[in-house]
Amino acid sequence: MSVDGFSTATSRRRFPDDFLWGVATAAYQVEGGAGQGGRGPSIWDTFSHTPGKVRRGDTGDIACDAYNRLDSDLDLLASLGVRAYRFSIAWPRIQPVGSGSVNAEGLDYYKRLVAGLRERDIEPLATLYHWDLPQPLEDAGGWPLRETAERFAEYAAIVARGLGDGVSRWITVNEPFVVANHGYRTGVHAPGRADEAAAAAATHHLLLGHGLAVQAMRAELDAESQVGVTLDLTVVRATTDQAKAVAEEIEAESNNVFLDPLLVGTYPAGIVRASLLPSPELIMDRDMAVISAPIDFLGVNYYAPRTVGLRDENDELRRGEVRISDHPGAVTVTGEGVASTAVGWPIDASGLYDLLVQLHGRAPDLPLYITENGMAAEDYVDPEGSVRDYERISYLRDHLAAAARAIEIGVDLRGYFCWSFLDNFEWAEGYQKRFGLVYVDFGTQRRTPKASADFYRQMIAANAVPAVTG
Ligand code: IFM
Repeated sequence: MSVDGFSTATSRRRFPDDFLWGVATAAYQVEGGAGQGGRGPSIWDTFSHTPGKVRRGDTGDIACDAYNRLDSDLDLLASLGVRAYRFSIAWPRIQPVGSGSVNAEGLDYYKRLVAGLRERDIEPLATLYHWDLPQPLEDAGGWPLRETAERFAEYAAIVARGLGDGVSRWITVNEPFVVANHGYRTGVHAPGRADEAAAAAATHHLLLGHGLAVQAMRAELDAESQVGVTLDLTVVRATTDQAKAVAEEIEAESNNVFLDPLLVGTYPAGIVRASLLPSPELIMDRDMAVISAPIDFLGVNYYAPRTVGLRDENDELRRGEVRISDHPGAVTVTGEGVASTAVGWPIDASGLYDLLVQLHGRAPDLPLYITENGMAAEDYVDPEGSVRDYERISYLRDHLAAAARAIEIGVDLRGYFCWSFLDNFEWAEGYQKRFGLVYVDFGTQRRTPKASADFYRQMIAANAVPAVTG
């Protein structure tokens, strides 16, 4: 087999026979159809329509128009050879105002999606919350409010009841760190609030929402159905021995603030800045037990490691070399000679291996899925009509080799979902940053599978990581 100069003769790095190969998307990033089918407004509609919030004023109103292209996109998906598709359900399609009555047309759209996947022998993996909170719930207080977690559990029960026949793997919340941090602490994402206390409260209520949703879904689903949660996890490295403590603190702030409650039912007090943790009066008696109730798997989104050094008073003057991080004691450093993606994230697959091994050490019995991994690139269609995204091929090959190495030493990794199926709405970056295996011309909605799509298809068929010789 070969893909444009890449010899893909398989090496010995094979994956288990039942390894779940998939691709991922999220509702607001691909669906479009914002005003169709009885869908209500979400915080991302409001945010993206607010001038200055999203690059070039892009919105998800149309996105990839996936809402109106269900059958052709399903065929395209099947042509990639994937065994699974991770998509998210837009809460405001199911409950246009975030509570109360169900919009049958919205539910029907996902029923057709799930049936279409099953017809093509593709397993659906549904995420309940990938950031599109119904606007009326934000108006009432959003995730900093406990009631939002309760509403989320009601929505989870509705969806489980409606789609439980076709979907057997579920993810409650995608990347609660990003929701709390970007949405409520820094405000670079919807709903755009910059309020540390609100972010800490959102952290708790996102976790509680997850736990309540697990309970509600288990009551509706059969015993074989699996429910998990997806975290964006990173490995934080230190530039020097002196910076190790701050690196550990930063890693704990993004990873352990979520992992600890889920795995052991406590917040990581001591190592994490107190302002990032929910104040004790928000935590009710049974909350931590609800949050730490067993899950069937953990979804891991991994893109890049982070390297941090100690901040010194000259850093403000050296902003070209270092990025001032939001931690008062640290700067983020891009190592010399380290390649990075179009969004500036360093490319280093060893971080994925380290992370998987670390997670397995913490929770050896918890199956893991890589629910997102991929890279943004400056892709374009060349005069011959091809998108030769060789950097992405290398990225995928190296990260999958790292995943395979982790499996070889005993990590219980069950599947890998490339982010993303299609180029799509990259939140505050709009449509400039392309993550897809399939190129989307947003003017015409024409889809062009990139070289990486061929590569991925061949890798799935071989069930192994190819050795690159060319
Ligand atoms: O596009 C996002 C996705 O929605 C969540 N995880 C990271 C991706 C790339 O930034």
